[in-house]
Amino acid sequence: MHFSCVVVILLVSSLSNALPSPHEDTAPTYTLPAAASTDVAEASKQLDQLAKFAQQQARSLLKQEHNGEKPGKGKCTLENVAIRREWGSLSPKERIAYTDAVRCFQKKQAKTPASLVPGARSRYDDWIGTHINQTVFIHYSGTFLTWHRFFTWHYEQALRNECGYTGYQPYWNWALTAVTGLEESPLLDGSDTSMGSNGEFVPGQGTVIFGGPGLPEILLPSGTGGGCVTSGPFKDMTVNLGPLALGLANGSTIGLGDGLGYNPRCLKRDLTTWINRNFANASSVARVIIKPKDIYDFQMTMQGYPGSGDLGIHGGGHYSMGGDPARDAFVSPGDPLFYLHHAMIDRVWWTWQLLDNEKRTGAEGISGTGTFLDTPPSANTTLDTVIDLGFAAGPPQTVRDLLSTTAGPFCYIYL
Ligand SMILES: [Cu+2]
Repeated sequence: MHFSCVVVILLVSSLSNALPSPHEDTAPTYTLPAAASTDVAEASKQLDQLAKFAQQQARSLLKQEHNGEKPGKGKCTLENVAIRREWGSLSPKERIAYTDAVRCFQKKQAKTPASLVPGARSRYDDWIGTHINQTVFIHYSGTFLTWHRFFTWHYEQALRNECGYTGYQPYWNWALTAVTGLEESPLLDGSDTSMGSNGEFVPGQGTVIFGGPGLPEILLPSGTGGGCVTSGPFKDMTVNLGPLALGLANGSTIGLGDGLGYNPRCLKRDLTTWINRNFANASSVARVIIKPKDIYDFQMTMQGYPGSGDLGIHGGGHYSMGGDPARDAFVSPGDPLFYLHHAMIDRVWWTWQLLDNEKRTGAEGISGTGTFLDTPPSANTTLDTVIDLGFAAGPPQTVRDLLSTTAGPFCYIYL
């Protein structure tokens, strides 16, 4: 296969005398791929190049903002910027600190009034309730990316502020688990330093239907689990809310009204490496970062164009977890892996933004309306659209402030 390349030169010449390290001073010349390779090994090399490029761009932006050469709040600097890392690159101690904080959060008292989410029993449930109540406005809509960025960031902050966690939000790199297989990865091998195991194997499960309101159905094989998670830190976890639109292995969906009632049950998983490998491998990730030239195409490629038969990397990650609540678009934050998945979604967006940062963190970085595939029709999302996470966390912010991970209230980058 033949691939052409473009050479992108990072212009940091105006900065060169302000930079601390001679190594970082040199304006690097990057050869960035013009098309994502369909060869997975080649595509993972492309992802490495893109990751290095994004790192360099992000650090150079931080320097510019710090030196007052670029308007920014100037509060986020190279010294205080948080660095979010891949799960497997954390030390065992760091991983346990993270899962301990999540388990602590699941024991803290809910803030959501019972009149709004009667089934909420913990702070962790506040987040699920907020997601359930807003699901139809925050997927295939103009706020999909900013909403989930804000949600994941506040979750990270809550773990730090309410449960003494001192690290940052780790992410799940699907390109890695597509290679190792989910059950064999440090993320899901069921050890004490993982995010928990597969569910207990339930034989004879059928086909799972992926869909959603207004979406054509995609048939998926069931995975290698199906029952309650058997080992690791979330073995005894209780899921309190939902289901609302849970895809079952027999091809049907099940829901209990608005999904907001109290319905305690175990955390179920049905790890499906086939889905990970087909929809969220290195080639899929590289394609989402390299191909789209505008935010509309980026969002649609990431979530899958309806009718294309493609789950996108977003659905690919969600559905490869399988089980309950991961196969329920409304209740999905009920599996703690949700936040690592959405940190990776955010990282892919962050990388794509940094390829043309000014444009992609401004008005041209927004596309869509306030409803799922604009059904029913609603107003376009703009810089002034407000995102409110309800009782999970506050205060509300405008989309304007959520487009950059370093220039607004956020101060983080990805490694
Ligand atoms: Cu969501």
